[in-house]
Amino acid sequence: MKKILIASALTLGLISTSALTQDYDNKERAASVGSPGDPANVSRTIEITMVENRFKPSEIKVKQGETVKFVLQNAGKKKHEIMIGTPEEIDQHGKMMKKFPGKEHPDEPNMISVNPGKTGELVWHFTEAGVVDFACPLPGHFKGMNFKGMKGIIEVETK
Ligand SMILES: [Cu+2]
Repeated sequence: MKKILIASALTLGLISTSALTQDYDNKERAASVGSPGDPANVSRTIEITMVENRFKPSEIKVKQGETVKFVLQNAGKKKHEIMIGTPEEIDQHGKMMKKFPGKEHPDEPNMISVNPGKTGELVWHFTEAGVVDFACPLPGHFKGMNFKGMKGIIEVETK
């Protein structure tokens, strides 16, 4: 009896994990991740807390056309970053960071670094409906384009 219970618990665990991944994979990506936002046009501020190695929240909903100011609070003990981009862009940048760990990356409008105890801001304009990805590209923080590690999604809803 005990064995059966353990076996079914394991099965349930596996089912829920793969269901989550599948649901995430099936969500349609936005035709464009958007563009840098004008701080003068911010329609909403969303606060995100960074810890090791997670964003809270990791699922965010916005509306198409919105300019959002993300306020990133690093409540962890390590430096963290946020990068908005396509899964391919994030993956590529992550690989580059791994290859050149000490390299300070150029001032890109789609990413910021936040030191422990500090707060950073990133303003982004969401132009297309669909899922837009974000992650912390630092080595070891983000583990592929699923919900493991420092990764999240922004669901941009049609106007
Ligand atoms: Cu991080």
